[in-house]
Amino acid sequence: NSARNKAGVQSEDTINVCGQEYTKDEWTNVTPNILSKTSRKLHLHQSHPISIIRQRIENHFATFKALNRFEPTVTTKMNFDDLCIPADHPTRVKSDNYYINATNMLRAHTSAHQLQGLESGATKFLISGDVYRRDEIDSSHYPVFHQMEGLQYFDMDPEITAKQVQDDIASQAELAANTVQLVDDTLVKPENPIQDRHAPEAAQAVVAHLKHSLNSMVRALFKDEPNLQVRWIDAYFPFTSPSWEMEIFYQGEWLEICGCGIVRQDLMDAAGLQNKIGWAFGCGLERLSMVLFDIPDIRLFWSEDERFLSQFAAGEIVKFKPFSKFPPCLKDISFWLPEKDWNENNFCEIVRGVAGDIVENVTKIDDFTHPKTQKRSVCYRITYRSMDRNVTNEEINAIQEKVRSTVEEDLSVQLR
Ligand code: FA5
Ligand code: MG
Repeated sequence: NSARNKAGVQSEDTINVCGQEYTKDEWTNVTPNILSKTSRKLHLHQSHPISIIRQRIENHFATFKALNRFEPTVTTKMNFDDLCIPADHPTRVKSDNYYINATNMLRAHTSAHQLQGLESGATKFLISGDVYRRDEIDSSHYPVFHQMEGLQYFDMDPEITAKQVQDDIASQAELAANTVQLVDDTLVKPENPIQDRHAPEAAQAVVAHLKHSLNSMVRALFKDEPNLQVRWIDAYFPFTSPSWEMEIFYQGEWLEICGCGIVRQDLMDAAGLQNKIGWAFGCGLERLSMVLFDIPDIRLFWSEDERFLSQFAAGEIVKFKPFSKFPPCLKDISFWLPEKDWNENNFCEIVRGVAGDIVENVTKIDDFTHPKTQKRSVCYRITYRSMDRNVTNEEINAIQEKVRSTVEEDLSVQLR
């Protein structure tokens, strides 16, 4: 094997992640840049916006057990199989995930710990943590973000479930003033079905409790935003049915903030809870923080610049005051694609591996198929910009050269 540092992956036979050694194999695609994020633990830094939102949600669900210290290294069984995600499901592909090896990975969602939560004995719990996904590059996508998972279950019995749900809702303190407009209260539809093993009365009661719980969470978080609109839309997750996504209307667009639904009974069975029925949700903490703190770029959360960090204090939600941005440096790269095996995420990952957090955006600006040869050529514009200093053209040229040579070698493209 060549000693060259292929897109940042070390060339030894083992790799150390969060203090543990793993044997590398053909699935290994974690990079040093990504692994450096596993020690940051932004959700545990008291006065960091991600942590402030986590604490707000934990305070809102005050009777839930808070589990926020799971390491991001999980088995593929935890991330997928335990959640009824079939072996051939597209979310498992290497190009969307960070694999340590064939059987271990950086979690792609906090749902990877649902079973652990259920096995902890708590009937209601929250799980927060950093999650990792290979993705595109722009102001709202970063390969690491944070999620908050919630789960609560009840006894499964058509009469008892409804009664427990009512008592639980009644026992909660008066809701914050109803400033949130609920645009759509989705009913359960045949194409988003109740599970066969659930009595409709029981499932409906738990659905009502789920919607009540998330609506009141959003009301509590957005109590200072009088006109916030929220809607529920049908969704699909292999580990819940029925399922929904919750969206809020923000700056002229519907922004998805969480996925949720009634937990698949197979999962409850696996935890020895055959006679219980529960709901679960998973929220994006960056999405909520960007809206609540007015943070315009997802990379800012990772800033170690005092001009960013000093603006926030534990427990407080304040509007972020932008400090002057450093100028960007734009570079284009065009190449002919290989006949097969082209994947845009692999390209973005090389850019990230070479440039690190200096890359702000990667946008395809041209896509052309030659009429005679049918060969396809693409052009990407890469925006380089540092959050905390001026970049020089020289420095960026060197990075761009490295991007070009790595892309040429690793992706078998033909540079133009
Ligand atoms: C999930 O990850 C499911 N595990 C959620 C879930 C949990 C469903 C429990 C049912 C029961 P999804 O991939 O849609 O679903 O992500 C959930 C939330 O994470 C999204 O609504 C969004 O708020 C946030 N999110 C997803 N991708 C990104 C991203 N690239 N950057 C920032 N936030 C993201
Ligand atoms: Mg989603």
